[in-house]
Amino acid sequence: MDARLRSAVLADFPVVYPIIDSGAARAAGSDPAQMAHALASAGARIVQYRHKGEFGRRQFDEARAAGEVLRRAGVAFVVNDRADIALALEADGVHVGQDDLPSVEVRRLIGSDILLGYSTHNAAQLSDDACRWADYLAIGPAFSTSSKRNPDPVVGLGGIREARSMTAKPLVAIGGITLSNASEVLAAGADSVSAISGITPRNVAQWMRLRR
Ligand code: TZP
Ligand code: MG
Repeated sequence: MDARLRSAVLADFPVVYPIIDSGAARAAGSDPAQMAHALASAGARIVQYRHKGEFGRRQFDEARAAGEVLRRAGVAFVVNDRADIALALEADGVHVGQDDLPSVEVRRLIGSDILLGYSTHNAAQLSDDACRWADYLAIGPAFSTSSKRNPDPVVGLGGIREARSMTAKPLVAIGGITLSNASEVLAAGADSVSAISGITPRNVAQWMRLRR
């Protein structure tokens, strides 16, 4: 973990926030370290590793391998869901949602030098006290998505505009975002667009040309 990376990310939040999902990477015939390499080479400044399901030694090892690629490239490495794994891997950040450890407990575990992202899905969650512990907030699903099991209702561009009006923290939109709709998501007030399926090693260079 490098506290300077947290500061650099927060001073100028990356416009594009790719997520490497272990299952999606495998389905694409790739693996997280290979994806991390492609994303870092294209200029990504922050990347999240996400694994749903049992988190055993295999997942730990693949997360570590991806993290090492990112660290060497100076890319902020964020672990989804798991503060314990983030700490064990000396990651730069952890991203939790409504069903994970409470954000206050995560902040207590990780201290003040590690990035904390927190997912929200509606105005009530955005106005909850749990947001105060986060460095950045995510809002979504922006559009319909098949990458998440039991997704919350789609918030649409209206939901992103509303979220923008409710927080001054960096705002990351997620869910169903593609190269075709990313610009309108940014125009609606998101600081950053995040995606699992929409960002691929083949198209990441185009994503990196997006501007707020
Ligand atoms: N949170 C809200 S939607 C989503 C998450 C993690 C999945 C986003 O996946 P995709 O493939 O970019 O729609
Ligand atoms: Mg989660």
